[in-house]
Amino acid sequence: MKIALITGITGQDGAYLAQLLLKKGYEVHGIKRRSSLFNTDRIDHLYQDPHEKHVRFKLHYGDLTDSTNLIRIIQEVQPDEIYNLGAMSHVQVSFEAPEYTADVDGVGTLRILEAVRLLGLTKKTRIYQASTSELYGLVQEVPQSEKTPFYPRSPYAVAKMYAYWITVNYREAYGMFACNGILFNHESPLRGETFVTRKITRAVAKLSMGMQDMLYMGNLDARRDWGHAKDYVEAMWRMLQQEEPEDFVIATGITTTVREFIRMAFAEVGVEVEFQGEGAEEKGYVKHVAHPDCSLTPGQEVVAIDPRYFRPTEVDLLIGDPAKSKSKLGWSPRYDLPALVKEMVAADVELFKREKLLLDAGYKVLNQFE
Ligand code: NDP
Ligand code: GDR
Repeated sequence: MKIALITGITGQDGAYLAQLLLKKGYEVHGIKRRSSLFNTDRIDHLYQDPHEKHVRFKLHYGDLTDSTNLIRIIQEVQPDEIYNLGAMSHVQVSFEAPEYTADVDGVGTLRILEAVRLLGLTKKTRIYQASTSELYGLVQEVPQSEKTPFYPRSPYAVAKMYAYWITVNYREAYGMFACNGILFNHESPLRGETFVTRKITRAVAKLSMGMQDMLYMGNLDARRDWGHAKDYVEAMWRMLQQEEPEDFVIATGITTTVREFIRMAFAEVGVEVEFQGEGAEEKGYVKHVAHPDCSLTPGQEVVAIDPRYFRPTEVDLLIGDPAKSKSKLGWSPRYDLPALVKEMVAADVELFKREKLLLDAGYKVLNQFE
C-alpha cells in the first residue's frame, strides 16, 4: 500500500486529493494546523476513528513554519509521496502579510525538501509542489506554457517563485523526484469563501433568497482560466506517477472575465444581469427575472464596485496551454466552466436554503452572544 502525506489537507485541494488517494487504495496522512475552532469541515466525511483496525486516514498537527515538526512527521510517516499543498493562498491577503507568506509558501517548501533530504528519503519519497499560474503575473505571452517567463505580481507569487525554483534545484542537485504543478485557477463548492468565484456564487444564492442586498466587487476585467479542483487533483497524482520528474501546466485553455462569471452565476438562478458605467462607477442591474420565487426585481442594483478589492498590482490575463499535460500525462479536464458554475451555484443555493430554514424557524440566531 502506498503512503501519501498531504500538507494543506484541510483546504479545497487537500480534501479532493485525500478522497482521490483513498479511493486509489493509499494510506493518507495529512498535516493540519491547531485552530481554536474546528477547521476540518472539508474532510470530516473521510475521518476514521483511530481506534478502528486498518485506519487509512490519519491527521497530524503541524505547520509549514516548524521544521522540527515536519521532520518528525515525515520520519514517522515515511511517505512514498508528499503533496505540498499548504500555503497562505490568498493573493490579496499576501499584500497584508508578505513576510508570513514568504515563510509559509516559500521557505515552507524548502523545509519539506530539506526534511526529505536529511532523513535520507531522496530516493523513496516523491514530492509534488503546488506551483501556480500567478508566477506568470504581468503578461509576457499567451497562452502561458511551461516555457513562458515568470513575472510575479504579488508577495504570494514571489514566495511561490522561490518555492518553484528550490523544487527544481533539489531535483537537479540531489536527484529528487520533485515536480512543480503550475496550476491555473481551480474552483469547486469547497472553494474558500473569499476567492472571487465562491464569493460570487454565495452572493448570487443569498441575493436570490433575499438574504443579501449587494455584491461588492473589485476588478471585473480580470480574466482567469478557471477549471474544477476535482480534475486538477487528478493531474497532481498523475505527475508523481511519471517515470521522470517534470513540471507541468494544468489549465483548460479558456479564459473568462470576472464580469462574465457573475453573469453566468446569476443566470443559474434565472436572473439576467446587465452592467452599466465604467471603472469604479460600474454597476450591475437586474434586467430580467425568470422565476417567480426569486427575491430580486428588474431594475434592482445587485453589483457595485468597492475599490477595497483592487490589488496594488494586478494579474490581468491568465490563459494556460495544457498541451504538455495532455500529451505526457494523458490529462484533460472533464468539467467546463458552465458545468463548474452550475455545480457551485447549486451547492450554495442548497447551503443557504438550509441556513434560511434554520433562521426562519428560530433555531439559528445571527449573534449568539447578544
Ligand atoms: P486553500 O487556501 O483552500 O488551502 C490551503 C491549505 O494550507 C489549508 O489546509 C490551510 O490550513 C493550509 N495552511 C495554511 N497555512 C499553513 C501553514 N502555515 N502550515 C501548514 N498548513 C497551512 O488552498 P487550495 O486548496 O485552493 O490550494 C492548494 C495549494 O495550491 C496552495 O498551495 C495554493 O497556493 C496552490 N494553488 C491553488 C490554486 C487554486 O486555484 N486553488 C491554483 C494554483 C496553486 P487551514 O485550513 O488551517 O487554513
Ligand atoms: P487569484 O484568485 O488571485 O487568481 O488567486 P481570486 O479568486 O482571489 O481572484 C481572481 C481575480 O478576481 C479579481 N477580483 C476579486 N477577487 C477577490 N478575491 N474578491 C473580489 O471581490 C474580487 N473582485 C475582482 C481579482 O482581482 C483577481 O484578478 C487564486 C488563488 O487560489 C491562488 O492561491 C492561486 O495560486 C491562483 O488562483 C492561481
